[in-house]
Amino acid sequence: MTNSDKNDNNETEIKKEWSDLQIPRIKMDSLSYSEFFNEYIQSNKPCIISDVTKNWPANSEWVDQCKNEPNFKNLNVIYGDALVPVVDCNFDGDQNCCKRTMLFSEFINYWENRNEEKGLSLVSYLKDWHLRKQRPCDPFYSVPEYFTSDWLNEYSLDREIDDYMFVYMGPKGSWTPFHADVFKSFSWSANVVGKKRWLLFPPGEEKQFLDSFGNFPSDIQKHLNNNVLYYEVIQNTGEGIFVPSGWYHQVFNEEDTISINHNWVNRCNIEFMWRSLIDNLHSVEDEIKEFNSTDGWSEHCQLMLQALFGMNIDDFANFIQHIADKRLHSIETGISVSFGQPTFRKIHILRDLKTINNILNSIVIEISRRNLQNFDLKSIYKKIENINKLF
Ligand SMILES: O=C(O)CCC(=O)C(=O)O
Ligand SMILES: [Fe+2]
Repeated sequence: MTNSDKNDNNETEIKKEWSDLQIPRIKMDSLSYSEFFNEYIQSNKPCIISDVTKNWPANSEWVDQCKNEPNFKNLNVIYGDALVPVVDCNFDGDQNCCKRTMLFSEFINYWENRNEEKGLSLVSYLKDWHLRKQRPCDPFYSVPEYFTSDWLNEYSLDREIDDYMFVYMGPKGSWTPFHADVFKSFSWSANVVGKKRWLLFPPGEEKQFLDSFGNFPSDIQKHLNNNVLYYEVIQNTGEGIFVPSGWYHQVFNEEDTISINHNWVNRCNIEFMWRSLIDNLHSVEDEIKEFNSTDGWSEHCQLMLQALFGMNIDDFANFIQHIADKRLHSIETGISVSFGQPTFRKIHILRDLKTINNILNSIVIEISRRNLQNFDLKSIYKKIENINKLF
């Protein structure tokens, strides 16, 4: 059997596994936390969940409940003076290239006028707004329990660095190009108002869309055919969607829509994140391999990795060690760890630590292999030893 036969067989098996999948619609609280954890988070499978926005203050403050549409006036009163990031959906390419900052009142003015004069062809989309960070005292939503095992935002909040918690506001017709999420993270998204249409592709399906430069098309709709396995699902007001790690997706606002979106990582996908970081590092190393005998080459690769991936080995090691320290401390003192509600049980924390230990061991291997300086390997070894003592 040739390697390519093996790959074909693998791909056929992956296809078979996914082709039986239906994207389930479940009711919030109809599954226990551990059932949800096992069936979706651990299995890396998508689902739609109803009623996730129940009791969010945003429902009454941001939505005209009679018309079931955004309450533009009230939004303007509350946030008019905020600065917000906006992209242009007419731009055929990476929308992030044309992101600009404007006053929220300007955006609302555009949105309301667009709805009144239906002819306005410009489609602007307010994306990746760190509203929670901008207004920490405004409790406009709370994280649904199913999504609370979130190391990425736990770390970002503890360290007061940029988090991965966003508000999206888009007129009907706005959309997000084909992509997989940062760091191969999970995402969840909940519609405060409006309707989104999602195209979701199981891991591996995206490969057939790569062009000869290694780029993906922004709009995948033109490239779909009978050989492509994908799911199309509608997310209505009040519903949340769980987007698994490494699943490419494209998203369309079918009506004026406001959503809350988080990217998140925990013990179920931390390995994907770490693998993805190392894959990116290999690409960087390969790209400048002709200079690898130059002084500081490995450190330079780390700088490039930072720019390309958003984190280098040092950043990642700090992140994991912080998560490890908190959990070790929790086991020692009995003081629990939480991100939102509820707090995690001891068994959850111990399982986190088991995964963390595997990752710490891999980090040591990658640092040693490259002889990277400025790493406190002793402190990593100490953590590994302390975690080993628990098992
Ligand atoms: O809602 C959108 O436009 C994009 C959301 C998304 O890509 C995500 O939540 O991962
Ligand atoms: Fe996404």
